[in-house]
Amino acid sequence: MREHKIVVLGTMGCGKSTLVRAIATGAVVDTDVLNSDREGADKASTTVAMDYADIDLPNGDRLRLYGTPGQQRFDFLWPILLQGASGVVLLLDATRAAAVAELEAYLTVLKQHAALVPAVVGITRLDLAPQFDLEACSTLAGWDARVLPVMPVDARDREQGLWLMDVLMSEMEAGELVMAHG
Ligand SMILES: Nc1nc2c(ncn2[C@@H]2O[C@H](COP(=O)(O)OP(=O)(O)OP(=O)(O)O)[C@@H](O)[C@H]2O)c(=O)[nH]1
Ligand SMILES: [Mg+2]
Repeated sequence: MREHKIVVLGTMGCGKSTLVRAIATGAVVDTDVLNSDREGADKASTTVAMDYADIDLPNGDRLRLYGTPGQQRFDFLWPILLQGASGVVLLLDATRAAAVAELEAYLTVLKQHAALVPAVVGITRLDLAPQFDLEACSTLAGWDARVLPVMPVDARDREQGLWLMDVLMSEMEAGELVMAHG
């Protein structure tokens, strides 16, 4: 059986914890507490260490999914959680005015700490922001010669979450082929 460490990144309230819970098949651990950062996102709870869940795939592989805390004051944790990651899910909240700038900021983090790790970008909460510029995100999503897949995802929807993981797994397999055959 193969295990893959997958790290979920994104700003506060973009749906990291929701996604992890929606697609987990095994144990789920969360460290959500009452949210005192209502400026970051107006919701009841927020993650202060990480989310963790197992996902057993039909092919027998296991994903170990780590959701990071989105609050800026925990940004020191992101590189730590990225260590040894086989894949990254970057979630972007379409309802945030600064979403595109936030995408750029997270891409910088990834380029710095996970430059070669396969990654996908999921745009959440699109139903609440139908005018969101998905094109702009697709154009931006990458660095050097890398282009990251960008796709809409409702983090509450298990099917959509699994589809996002499927795209990530394809990226991981493509990466392995490149490694093996140069
Ligand atoms: N309408 C709508 N709501 C969504 C969608 N995706 C996620 N949500 C909601 O957005 C909120 C996301 O909250 P969390 O999952 O706690 O966000 P988080 O990224 O873990 O936030 P922090 O831990 O604070 O960084 C939840 O209330 C979800 O139900 C979507 O596509 N549409
Ligand atoms: Mg969370």
